[in-house]
Amino acid sequence: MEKLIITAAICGAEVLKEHNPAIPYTIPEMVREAKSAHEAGASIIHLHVRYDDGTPTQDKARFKEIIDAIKAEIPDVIIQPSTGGAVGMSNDERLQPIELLPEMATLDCGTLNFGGDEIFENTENTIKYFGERMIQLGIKPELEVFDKSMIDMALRLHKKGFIKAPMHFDFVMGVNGGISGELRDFVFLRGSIPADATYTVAGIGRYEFPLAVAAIIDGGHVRVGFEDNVYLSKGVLAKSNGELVEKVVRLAKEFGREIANPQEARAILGLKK
Ligand code: KMH
Ligand code: ZN
Repeated sequence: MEKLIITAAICGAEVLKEHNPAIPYTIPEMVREAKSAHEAGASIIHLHVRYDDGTPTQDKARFKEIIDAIKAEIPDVIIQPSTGGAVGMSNDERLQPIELLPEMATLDCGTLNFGGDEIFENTENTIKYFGERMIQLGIKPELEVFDKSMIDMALRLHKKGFIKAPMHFDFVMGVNGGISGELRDFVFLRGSIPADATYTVAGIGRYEFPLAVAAIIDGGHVRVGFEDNVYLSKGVLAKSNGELVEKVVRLAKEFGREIANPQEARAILGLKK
């Protein structure tokens, strides 16, 4: 079986220090969290950024400052900026970090309810636009799918030339408005992608570690981190993203799955660097 790629979603756009005091906002906090995740075994950092007061932003200059600061400490790590940003941002606002030419970036493949009155909007034309820009800039998209219909959308847009193969999916499971994190649904998603595609699974909240185990056993890859879940176990807050990654590494060892370093992750995902 291929080595396991662990992605750490260290920050997100919604979770706050009120949920876990270790949520990073400032540049030193972002570096601390990226480093802890990488040292524990993460080869990819899925990156949202905030201003110092915690406000999410897609500002290119803020992304650059934070990416440069992370790369100064851990030059080899793969940085995967979000193009989802936060609910309500415009397309061009969200797309700013891809102008920094990261190796990868997320591409969200459909619209969904996002809790309360929030709608995370990704129309077909938005997805086409983001896909086209990523092809032009040579950036590999991580196709974020929050439901089965979003896999179907990605496959349709692949046929039309907006997304290149081999595709790499991220099954985000357990968002209030998306597919659940039940094993039955994981099997459904996993069986719905092309044979040459790769996937990672991001279980939200209590689904994080059960779904990590499913992907470890199945030969998939795993995303953990504060964006998705702030608990190490029931009622116990994780002290860092590194603690969440360490738990995945322990689980992987139990099942005989080795961990990919960033160079190995690049080879598995066909990244250029
Ligand atoms: N913050 C969510 C609205 C992504 O990173 O591409 C969108 C999100 C997806 O987190
Ligand atoms: Zn994200």
